[in-house]
Amino acid sequence: MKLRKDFLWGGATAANQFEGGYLEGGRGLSINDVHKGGNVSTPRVIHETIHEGDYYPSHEGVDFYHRYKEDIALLAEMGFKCFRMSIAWSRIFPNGDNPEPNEEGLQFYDNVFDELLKYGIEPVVTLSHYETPLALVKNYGSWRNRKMIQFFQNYCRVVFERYKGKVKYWMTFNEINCILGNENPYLQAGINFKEGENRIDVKLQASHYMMVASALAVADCHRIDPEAKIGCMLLYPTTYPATCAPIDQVMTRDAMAMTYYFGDVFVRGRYTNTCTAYQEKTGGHFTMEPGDEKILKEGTVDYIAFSYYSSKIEGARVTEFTGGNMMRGGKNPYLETSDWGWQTDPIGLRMALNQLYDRYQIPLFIAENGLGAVDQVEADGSIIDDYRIDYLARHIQAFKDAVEKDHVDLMGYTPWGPIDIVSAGTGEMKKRYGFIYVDKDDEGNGTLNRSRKKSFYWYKKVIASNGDDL
Ligand code: BGP
Repeated sequence: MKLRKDFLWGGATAANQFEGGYLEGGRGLSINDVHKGGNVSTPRVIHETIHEGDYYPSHEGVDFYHRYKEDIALLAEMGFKCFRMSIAWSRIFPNGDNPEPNEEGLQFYDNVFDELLKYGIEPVVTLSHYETPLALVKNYGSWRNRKMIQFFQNYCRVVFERYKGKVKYWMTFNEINCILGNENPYLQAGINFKEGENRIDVKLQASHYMMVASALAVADCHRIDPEAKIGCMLLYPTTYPATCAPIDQVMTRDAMAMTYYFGDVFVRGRYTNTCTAYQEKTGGHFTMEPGDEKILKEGTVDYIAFSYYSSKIEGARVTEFTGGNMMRGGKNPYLETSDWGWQTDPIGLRMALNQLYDRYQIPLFIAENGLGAVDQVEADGSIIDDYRIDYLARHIQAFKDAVEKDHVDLMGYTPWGPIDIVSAGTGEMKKRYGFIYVDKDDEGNGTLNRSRKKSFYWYKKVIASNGDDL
């Protein structure tokens, strides 16, 4: 089996890391506007007041808000078939609970989608990528509160109605499973823990509300635009047993449960034995309302999107740990490590595709992948990013193997940050993923000018050959 003829080659971004214009067009603040980045697993320092003159990475992003035409022209030049981006919820509902949406915000995304469609690029839109409106955190406690389901549903209905016919591919919550995997689910759920709080109860309750909200979004999307496809979005942490000791197999299975916890509900429409076992093992409790089971059952997803950057190991004797996007794990002695401590493992991507497809048998979408690296600008302005080409080529080969040899059904591939953007994990600019360089440093200095890296021309060739020419 070959890659689909209509395979969705593209790239992926998120509004809070990319868009900027944080106070323009009637936009309200989101959770990412009030901190300065930092380790994802520790509580974020939330600034009640934004100090003028201080640098907040998310405020400007890389200014897609004003440069979208130039940026989209560059993506089109590479031959993009799709472009994954998120809608900033607080651009549409500045406080999250406003009675009416903000027309200027809606118009901005109309302009962006029209520009993409002009070049035949399909928008792939994440409804919530680490950008819960801040007012919902302050006034309602964010996803601790069941009222969030209603606010999210209103927002989704508005954008489904508005962009019907323009947006064919949707995703609900970015990397939702990190709620259980991360110490502190600030980015995913807008929650910083309070002293003495029962953390697992809060996590399970927030997860439940978000899964109900996601299922309602799926059902609404199908009703409003039967042509559209809507998926969930998981971080997929391929996990190997550290040794062949049987206990390591059990630990590996247990570690994966926090991902399948969500996958099972999204695809099968119910809490499965894996979910119940996870709840029991963690001693967590949450409440469900009558009707929730029906909502989950009627809102199952069309496809599974997932991010994959690296793998990890589990085992009773693991003592050395490695970084990773949002979830850390045991270090694998057989793998190389990036400058940020993430381990490179293309075979882990093939495993991810096989494991997900074996378990769920619905189409898959690689929504994120890539190497965060420091780029060197040469005297003549060129950027020779062979390390990035090497990383991506090996991962593309791995997913081609999954399709061609293992017969996995894969819809598309959108590597992370095709244009350099702000890091979600650290707030840095120097950690770059792009084919397109952005002149900006960690303190926010720079012209924001865009330039093509070596990988730009390479990826263009990859897309033109539908993955044959790596
Ligand atoms: C994922 C997030 C993205 C993103 C990416 C890379 O977990 O969905 O928002 O930024 O990881 O991580 P970082 O920016 O920390 O390098």
